[in-house]
Amino acid sequence: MNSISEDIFKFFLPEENLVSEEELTSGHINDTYLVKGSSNKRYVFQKINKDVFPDVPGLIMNKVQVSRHLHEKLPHLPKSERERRVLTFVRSKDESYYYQDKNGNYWNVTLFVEKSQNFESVKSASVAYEGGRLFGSFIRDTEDFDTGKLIEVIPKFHDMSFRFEQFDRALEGSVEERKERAHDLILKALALRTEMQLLEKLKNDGEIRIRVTHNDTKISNALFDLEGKGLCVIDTDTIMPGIIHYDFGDAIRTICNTAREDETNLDLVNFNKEYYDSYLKGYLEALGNSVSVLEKKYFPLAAKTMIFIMALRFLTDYLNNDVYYKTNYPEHNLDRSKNQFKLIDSFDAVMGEVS
Ligand code: GN1
Ligand code: MG
Repeated sequence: MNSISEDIFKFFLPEENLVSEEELTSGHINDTYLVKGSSNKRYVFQKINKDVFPDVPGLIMNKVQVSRHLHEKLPHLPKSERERRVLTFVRSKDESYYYQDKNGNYWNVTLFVEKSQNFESVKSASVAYEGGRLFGSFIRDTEDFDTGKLIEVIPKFHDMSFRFEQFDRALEGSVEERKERAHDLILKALALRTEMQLLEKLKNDGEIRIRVTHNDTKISNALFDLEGKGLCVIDTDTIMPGIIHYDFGDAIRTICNTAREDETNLDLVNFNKEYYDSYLKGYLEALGNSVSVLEKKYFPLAAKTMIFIMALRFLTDYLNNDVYYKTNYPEHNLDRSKNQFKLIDSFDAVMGEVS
């Protein structure tokens, strides 16, 4: 049975017919499909999880506006080339960029970027460097975008105090068996409680500037061309006002992990300092004057903090019986959390004290 109904397809692409669809399964939240139309063009259809995102029309406005802004930064390139470098949203029949189906689900569509590749984990310093250039360019090119035009897609998304509140509640409500299995991780999380809230404090004290951030800069959200050059930032659902440290840290979390985020053999999970340096080099080159000395000072702490926030969120979801992230087996969230905590141990060993 098709997931993309005729109604949805024609709402975005009235001139075309649906030829084929294939689910892309790497995301943890939304449902995503690669769809081919009769013109032979390919599109990405996305059904947004409305339990996770309270204001989907607002979310879509955020990402459409930022895409438009980024397109305007590349006037020297032909349209076909710009569409490879910046996500391009397909306007719907009513010009709103989204479709609401009869079950209340929201859909949006982007052009698929042909001749591109992405990585779940990094195997060469040049990918780390190119990733740094790409995400650095995103921050630089959105620097002049007014954050007042963006909604907060998920309020307090990267606020550690909020994530600890959720963790505390999960701990109270958890079944004994899961609590026992997670015992060591729970202690590790509690031990880092103060240090991991430092960045949030600096943000709340107004020390660090608020800017447009992507907020989900894992390396699989960067497209590269077939030569391995950074091409296009994707999965822009969580664009909202934030601090640069969220994006720097989340990229490092995935680029410097020598294994995938759910690898269960923890001996394979280590922090790669060479990739950290390569990413930082590319990032700073792309950023130029768009980053301050103070922002840079907290990059190492940002890396540790963003590894930690995912460790904590996976652990919280495990204690909540897996209500948030998609999982493939009962211990999946626990394994993801173990992986991230192992990465923190390795980070500490390689990078030393960061606060
Ligand atoms: C989720 O669905 P996906 O894979 O794009 C999550 C991110 C996490 C990521 C971990 C809205 O992103 O915050 O970093 O999983 N997105 C949301 O892989 O919670
Ligand atoms: Mg995402």
